[in-house]
Amino acid sequence: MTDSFDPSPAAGDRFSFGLWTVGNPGADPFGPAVRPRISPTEIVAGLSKAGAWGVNLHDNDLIPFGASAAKRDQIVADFKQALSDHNMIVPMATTNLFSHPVFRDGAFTSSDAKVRAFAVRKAMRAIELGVELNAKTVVFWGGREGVETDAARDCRDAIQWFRECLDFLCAWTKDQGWDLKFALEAKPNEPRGDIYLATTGHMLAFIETLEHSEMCGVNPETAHENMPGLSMVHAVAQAMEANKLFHIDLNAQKIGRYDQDLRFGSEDLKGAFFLVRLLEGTCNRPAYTGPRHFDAHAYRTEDVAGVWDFATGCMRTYKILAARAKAFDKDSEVQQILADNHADPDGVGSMLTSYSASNRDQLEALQLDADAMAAKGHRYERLDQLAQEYLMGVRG
Ligand code: GCO
Ligand code: MN
Ligand code: MN
Repeated sequence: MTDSFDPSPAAGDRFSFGLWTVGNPGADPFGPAVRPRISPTEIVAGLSKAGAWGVNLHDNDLIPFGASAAKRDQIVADFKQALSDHNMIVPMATTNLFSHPVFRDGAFTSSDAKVRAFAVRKAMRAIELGVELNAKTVVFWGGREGVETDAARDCRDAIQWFRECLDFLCAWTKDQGWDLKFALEAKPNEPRGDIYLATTGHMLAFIETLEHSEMCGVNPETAHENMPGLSMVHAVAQAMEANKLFHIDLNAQKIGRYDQDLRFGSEDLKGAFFLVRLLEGTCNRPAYTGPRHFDAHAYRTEDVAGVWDFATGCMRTYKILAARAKAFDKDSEVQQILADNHADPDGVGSMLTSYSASNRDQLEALQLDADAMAAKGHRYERLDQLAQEYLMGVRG
């Protein structure tokens, strides 16, 4: 690593945090809050000082449920003032459709049509708030959209109701003349026993069935893909390949556990390295241009000072990994191993890009020696060791 490299975060890095992330006071199912709740305006000031660019929110992170119109307007005005004082923006807004007991059996997938109506109307108010704060993306995370027992409803009805609510909200947003993107976030379980549309892959398939699929994409989260042991890198790559990566929730997670929402890169550092490499496009592909959002929170052991250590750590790790990935991709030995594996001197790949009579005939005429091809080693042990050495800082 060169001496001039500085991993300090700056606005141009497009790092964002949610009010609910740095504002998390450390309560868990086994114990209460352990640190004071930092107010939204203090969070704006603290994030700006730490080098972040954006702050995201649920409607109720800012405006208490049931607040009067006057109270709401006052809170929003104070928040906007803090944003302008500290040169911060709100890139994304979302709706809390999980905390109030009315959503105990789902919001958009509740069997009770009145609860679904309440959820859609609450989302409309949250979208209005997002537009007022200039947000460009609206995230939907359906924390209560699931079941403990499949006796409760037919899963097909739940999917249909989910689609109807999103179609309604997309059409209403267009009707208002707003140019917004909706990003759908999957999670396999917690707080429900099973949550519908459990992974980013499920969401991508579902999105294609929506009336306004063009305005809908995904918001993959590291922890949510890792909980069931899936690859976040592959989920994000599939979303990017489909032009559907509209937002991202970066954090860390040990496989198979509850949703830990740990500091970015603090678990599975190699997974984080390949994820950042993918997002930054250093492997000669277009980079992701949206917000680099951290949906994580500080360990329960921390006081407020520890919260800022946590936030700074997320951003520094991302920048260090981006620099390491760039150096890895420039390494001539890495490039040689990749080139050897991708070599196609006879132009065989082009025969497979589409079906035609001529491609079929060329394919049939090819001399293909399976045993000779099978004898070749790929040198991925060496390639992965090179990645590890860049990651450990001993090369490049
Ligand atoms: C979780 C989710 C949430 C969402 C948030 C934004 O597991 O709690 O990740 O943090 O990302 O509600 O929609
Ligand atoms: Mn999330
Ligand atoms: Mn999570």
